[in-house]
Amino acid sequence: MSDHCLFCKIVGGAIPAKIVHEDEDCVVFHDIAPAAPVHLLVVPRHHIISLQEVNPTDAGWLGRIMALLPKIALENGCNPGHDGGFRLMVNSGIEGGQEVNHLHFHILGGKRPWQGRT
Ligand code: DGP
Repeated sequence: MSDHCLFCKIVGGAIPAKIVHEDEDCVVFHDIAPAAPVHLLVVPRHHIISLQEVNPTDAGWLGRIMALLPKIALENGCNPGHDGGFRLMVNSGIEGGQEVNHLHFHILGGKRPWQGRT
């Protein structure tokens, strides 16, 4: 938990968000500026700046979040199967396009066409 972190404040309930899922590892909410019909942010409760700071001791919570992602996507508007699916995006660092310095996973999906940020 970081006092100056936007996503820690959302995870802690100090700043509101459209939350669709919460568990011991993460909080999932709608992106404030959706880039696709479905645009969710999966935010670990653990404050870690980016993927570049992940190490093997993080394998537990990180693995559980990875295993949860498809279920979250399909329960929140992404379409199942080969014709459906979703994009998982992680921006890491300034050159990676990261704006909020708390690791998060973007889930982007829904009926195309939509302009996915790449
Ligand atoms: P990134 O560039 O990967 O750090 O993406 C940060 C995302 O966070 C961006 O798509 C917009 C979203 N975002 C920024 N501030 C807020 C906020 O206050 N609430 C919500 N729900 N999303 C936010």
